[in-house]
Amino acid sequence: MSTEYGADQIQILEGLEAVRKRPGMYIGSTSSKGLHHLVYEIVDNAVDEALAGVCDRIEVTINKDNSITVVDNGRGIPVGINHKKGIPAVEVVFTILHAGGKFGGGGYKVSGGLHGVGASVVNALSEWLEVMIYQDGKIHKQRFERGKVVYPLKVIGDTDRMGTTVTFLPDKEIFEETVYDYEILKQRLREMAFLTKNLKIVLIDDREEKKVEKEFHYAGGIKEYVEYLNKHKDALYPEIIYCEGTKDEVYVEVAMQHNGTYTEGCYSFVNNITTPEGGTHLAGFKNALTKTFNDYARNNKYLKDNEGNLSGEDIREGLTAIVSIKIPEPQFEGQTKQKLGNSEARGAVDSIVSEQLTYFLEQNPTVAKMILEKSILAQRARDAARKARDLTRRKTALEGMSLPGKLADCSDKDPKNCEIYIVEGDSAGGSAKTARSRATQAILPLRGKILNVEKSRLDKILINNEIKAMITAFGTGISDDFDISKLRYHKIIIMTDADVDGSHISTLLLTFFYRFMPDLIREGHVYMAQPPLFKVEKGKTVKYVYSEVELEQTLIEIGRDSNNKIQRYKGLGEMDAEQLWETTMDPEKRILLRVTIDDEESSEIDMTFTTLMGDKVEPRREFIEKNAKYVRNLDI
Ligand code: 1YM
Repeated sequence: MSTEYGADQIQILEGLEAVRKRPGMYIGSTSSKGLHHLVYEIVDNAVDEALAGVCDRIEVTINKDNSITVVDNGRGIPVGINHKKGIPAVEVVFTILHAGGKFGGGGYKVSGGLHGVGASVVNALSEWLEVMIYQDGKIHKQRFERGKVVYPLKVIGDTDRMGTTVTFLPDKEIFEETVYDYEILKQRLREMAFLTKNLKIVLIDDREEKKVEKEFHYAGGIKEYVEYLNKHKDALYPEIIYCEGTKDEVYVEVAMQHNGTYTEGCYSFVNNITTPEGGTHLAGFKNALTKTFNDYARNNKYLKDNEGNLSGEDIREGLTAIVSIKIPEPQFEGQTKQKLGNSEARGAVDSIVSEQLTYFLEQNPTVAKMILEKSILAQRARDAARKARDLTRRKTALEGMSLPGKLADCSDKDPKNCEIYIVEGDSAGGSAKTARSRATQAILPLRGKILNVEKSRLDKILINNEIKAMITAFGTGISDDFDISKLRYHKIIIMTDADVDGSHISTLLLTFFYRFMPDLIREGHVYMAQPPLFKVEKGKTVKYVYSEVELEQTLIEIGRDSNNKIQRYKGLGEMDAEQLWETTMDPEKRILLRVTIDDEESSEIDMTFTTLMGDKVEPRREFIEKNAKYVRNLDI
């Protein structure tokens, strides 16, 4: 090895040391999320090959030791010497920060997202990483440990295939969690496959006794994505509306279809990366949609001259849409860099969608009619809802803050100190009122089940008493009026029985919050109380137990004895006030689960709520059977 090579190495190692010192800066976090991010970084490089049209199969395997293998059939990472660095290009890719995927010009690159920093970061954060390149008849191999070269690139055999294989083991010194979740990888890889027409992605879980293998391959691309998202909903018409074209170097693809629900599901992507905060491409799409439908409605007498325009929201009621663009140099903005800023994207999407949608509506008047009739109903409901809201606003202005009668409010007026328990049923509500700490804990009992917001429009929702009570108690308003600075309690705690009815009520409440006050969840104000499942008594010692597993452990600890008393709690009502306080409400002792949203997976969350709360029974049964074992862990 030459001395120059060694000199190069020093600088390189410093680069990757920085990644190991502050991993969060490069992959967001060292939790499970960061762990999965490593896989996406490697897969993104393979998907870039697919976007370049030189790769059509990617295989991802979770190995028995929780290492990951990614295989593609692209050209193989270049093995020739990179003259600037004097080492093979592949070594540059894996050892120099910010080099991954940014080499060679032309084409669209998946990289460029929140943490699109590539292969070198994965290498730095792996206990070991091996890359094999199949190119021009030879197999090349190199191994790294914690980012450091173990041996230089070498030829280890002959081959007749092409492509790249990367295997890595995430470093236990870095990650809090090192076990891969099959479901999380499955969702992301499925999304990748939908967004990249004709790319086949295979996911294998080799940890299971019986190897699990799943293949994602969608010849229809995002058209099939929309079909998939609407699978458990009733489509308003059979067609998927599809627009495609290129303008100013921006390749635009849009697929959409309305369904019978009242919620909008528009998801946008840039170079296959999700943009949960939207940006110029989504703005261009929404503008085109609103303008085109209003023009069509006027020209075809759906709107009279003296009637106002349909709003964008009216037209998007029940719309599922995918807006996917490919752009050579994406600029991301906003706090989390998840919002597209390129202005040329707005114009490109707007003009392609306007032109092709106008044509589609002319050609498909029955579809146009169904959408416009739904939009006009949405407009009327929105007017009615606004009137109802104006009325309540005027009322509160006149009468001062009139809090719901059932609410037992707390005396402290600083929202930071205050929490509100939403409690199922009057009897549990009664115990909670007795048990609570009056200064900081408010209790709002709910009578029976709340309205299923998944099946109602806003005007109906706003006249429901249980929902009205929550809105007034929280103080924030809902939907467009929502203002988190007015929130009266910084903790909103859902407290329901640990049975089927209880989880149904929790789900109804979470659906309501998610659809109408999502920032409550996003900002971490929503919690689930965890009442105990059992009370175990041995002589004078009493222990509350929160799961079946814990019960087993407790019984082993205290010794199995026929004098032990085990009481199973079926509902909150079975506990007296003191027990309820001790087990579930005392801030010193209770367990609360904070409910969180991962915006990057919002299409999946939407599917989950539709599955649980929508009209179709069969998918709900399937979902519940599949997820029954997770019901105690209600994070969404
Ligand atoms: C399992 C992971 O990384 N595949 C992969 C990566 C590259 C290429 C092909 C590639 C890219 C280019 C030219 C180009 C990368 N090459 C580079 C760099 N799979 C995986 N497959 N030839 C091959 O972009 O022009 C970075 S990634 F920088 F070396 F060109």
